[in-house]
Amino acid sequence: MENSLGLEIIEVVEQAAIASARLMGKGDKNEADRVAVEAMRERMNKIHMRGRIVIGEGERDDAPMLYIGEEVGICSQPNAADLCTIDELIEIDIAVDPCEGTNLCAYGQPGSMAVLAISEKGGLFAAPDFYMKKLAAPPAAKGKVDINKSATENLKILSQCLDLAIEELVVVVMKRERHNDLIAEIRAAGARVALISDGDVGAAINCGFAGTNIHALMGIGAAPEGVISAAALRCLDAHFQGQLIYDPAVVKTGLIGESKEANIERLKSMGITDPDKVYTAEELACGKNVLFAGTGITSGNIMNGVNFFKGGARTHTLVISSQSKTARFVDTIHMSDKPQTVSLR
Ligand code: VTB
Repeated sequence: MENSLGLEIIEVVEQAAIASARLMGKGDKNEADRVAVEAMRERMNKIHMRGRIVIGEGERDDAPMLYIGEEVGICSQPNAADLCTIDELIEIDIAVDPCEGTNLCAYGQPGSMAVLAISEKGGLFAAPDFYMKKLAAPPAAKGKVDINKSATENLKILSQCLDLAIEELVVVVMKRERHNDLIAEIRAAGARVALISDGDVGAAINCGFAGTNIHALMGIGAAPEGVISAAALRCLDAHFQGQLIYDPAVVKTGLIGESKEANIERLKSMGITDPDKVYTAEELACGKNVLFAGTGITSGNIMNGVNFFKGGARTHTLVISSQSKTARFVDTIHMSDKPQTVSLR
């Protein structure tokens, strides 16, 4: 999978990021998202693969492109047998978020990215459009911290695993009313809180790398993005757990369904009989091979955003593979026009 798709999927996220980045700071998050979706889909459909979107822009009725269930890639076409090799005809599942942190992009804030995860069919959890309580932590704390434990307990465990004083630990939390108690608890335990307005995928991935000065992500964000974070962290052998949140009263922002009871029914209809189950990274991204790719739209802790220059753009992409156990940072110069001067690039 990595060999056949590696380079191609880099271009998929690069193109989505470049499209969105052109609208960076324009204050229009819907447009920043729309152009990213369009660019991502267009590039995907040029790949010799047979992909199915399992996490995308929503249900078919309200998302015209990259909707859940959409088939993408040349080998999804009716005449695929004439165009593709046997290997290329093997079905793969794809989770996408063409502009993760649309607000960040729209307001020129750091941390928005174009991301996707790929695995073989059935290898990614088709999370409903609910919320998810998340806990991400570095590889050294994998399986030791636990979402069922209090933040205070987890900070003590993190402190031991990372050999850092609690005062040195930094936990990323999204600034939301629902997190007020969590934020107070982390601070009372002695650790520091890095508040973000949006974009918890980037924050989760930061936990997988040493030197980012981010030691955990805690709190409730969107469930589909939780699966993409889990895919990245599984490849990095870092810690990720997610628990679906179906009670609108817990979330406080945004509507998820009409009521807690109706949401539990909806989960049942999807085959989720234990709505409180805690999923590990390995359950959310259970495929034999998992591939993650993300390009910075605006700059983040481990990647720069898109830089435009006369005649082109420069992008930074992270590609993580469970197959080769590698995390590659790809720095690409996209040349659209002949340079006007020799020195620009
Ligand atoms: C967003 C978004 C995050 O969660 O905030 C969302 O910025 C859900 O939270 O990156 P709200 O509805 O409370 O804003 C994420 O999408 C990712 O999980």
